[in-house]
Amino acid sequence: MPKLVALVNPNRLQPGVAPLALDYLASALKSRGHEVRVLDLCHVRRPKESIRAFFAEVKPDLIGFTIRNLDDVVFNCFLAEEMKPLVEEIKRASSAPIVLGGSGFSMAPELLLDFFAVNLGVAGEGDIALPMLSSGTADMSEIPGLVWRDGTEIKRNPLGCTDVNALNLSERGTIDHAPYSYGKGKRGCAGVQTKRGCSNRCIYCTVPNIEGRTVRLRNPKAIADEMEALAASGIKRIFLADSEFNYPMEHAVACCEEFIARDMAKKLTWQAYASPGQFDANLAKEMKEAGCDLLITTLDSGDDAVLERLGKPFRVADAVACVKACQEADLNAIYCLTLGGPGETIDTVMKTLAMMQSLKPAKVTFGEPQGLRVYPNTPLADIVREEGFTKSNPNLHGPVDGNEDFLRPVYYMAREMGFLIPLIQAQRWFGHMHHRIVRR
Ligand code: B12
Repeated sequence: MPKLVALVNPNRLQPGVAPLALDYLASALKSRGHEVRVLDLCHVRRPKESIRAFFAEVKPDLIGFTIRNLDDVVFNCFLAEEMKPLVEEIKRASSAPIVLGGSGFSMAPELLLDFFAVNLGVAGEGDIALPMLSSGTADMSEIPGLVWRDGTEIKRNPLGCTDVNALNLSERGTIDHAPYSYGKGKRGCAGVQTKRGCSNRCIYCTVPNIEGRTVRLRNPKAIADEMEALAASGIKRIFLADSEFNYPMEHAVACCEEFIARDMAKKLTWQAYASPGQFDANLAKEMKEAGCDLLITTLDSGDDAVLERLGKPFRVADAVACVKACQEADLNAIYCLTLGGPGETIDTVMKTLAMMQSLKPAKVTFGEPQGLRVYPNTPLADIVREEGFTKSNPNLHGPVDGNEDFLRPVYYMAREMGFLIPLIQAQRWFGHMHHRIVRR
């Protein structure tokens, strides 16, 4: 039976990013006959008042609450704490069941269900799960990624693995992108996914817990259709919202060729994340021609042993070749370094800096943050447990007591690099990071 679903975006980090997840979920719900209303709290002045006003008018059967970020990865910030009063306000304003979801939620589903005192959540993709849940007829055990309370127990189904070419995105357009078009559309981006899943094994990464390990590639024609529809609606810039656009490289090339065939560069420009492992001069050239105006490339380190310990699928020679390929193609790129992971020393940092100096790139940034956020259910969390998750472990920064599951932000910063932390915090304060993230 068709239902009314309210979708709430509580993400107030600035500059805001349009809630792509809610556009995709709204499309999935609408294509199955459900009605959708969106409450976007990103730019409102008084979120609690907005919640009260919204639910005074809208009487949904189900409320979807998206949790994109748990923290801003720059030490000392735990966004779940700021979202909790908003969930409480929603509970007061509506009696409809609340379901949590999103990349932040998927990193620690059971812990967050308890933290927010909610009974339902979806880990991973929601495109199939949310319409199933809102139909009210599906068996709980059959809904992909569903996390729910059964008596005193919390149960969780395996992550969904949607056929990305069966996604119905024809109803995209629920989200109002206008407030996110900073700089007359030249800076804010609308998101588009080209694939889901990552099979790499970087020790700190949460993506396998969000998108799963099975890589599923979207048809380049469908991606280009989606981009053209966004361009027709006035969007000037897009972010290809994959963890790494160029894994696998053949798919990135196929996308670029489709964009070139459609003269995409004349309709909009786009940005993407890339990693040096599967990158070459031809890809750089095609990206430039296809309209890419910024590539964010994570080189991590100039030391092979550090890259190996980080579980990276590339080595220093690949990073060097990647920078040179971008320079030859005149592709605008930011190179990110990650300092302070396991095995990092002053020597390895000096090697990294020497690598960057020799390459003379235009823009370098240090990863977000220096050091690594230790996320629950990652190989890095296992490394920390082996080293000892104790206050006396000199590589750890953040709460240890009562935080055995790493829900609150704990950072790994190899002992020798610990002196950098106050500098990073100061840099953040003055807004010198490449995303000048501030809380509204
Ligand atoms: C692209 C991207 C960016 C781009 C976004 C560009 C844009 N205009 O959209 C940029 C570079 C701007 C960016 C910035 C940041 N990002 Co970012 N980003 C990503 C990335 C790679 C993809 C996000 C995305 O859009 N995916 C596509 C959408 C469709 O997927 P989704 O949001 O996960 O939604 C699906 C499911 O989660 C689920 N779902 C979502 N909501 C709900 C709700 C319900 C009710 C249900 C049932 C299901 C559900 O269904 C959806 C559809 O299947 C993710 C990593 C990843 N692979 O998830 C990191 C990620 C989301 N980012 C992250 C972070 C930390 C940040 C920054 C804070 C970094 C910084 N310090 O600058 C900022 C925050 C910006 C902000 N204002 O919020 C973290 C968040 C985790 C955390 N630490 O809390 C992630 C997970 C990466 C990581 N480190 O693990 N990011």
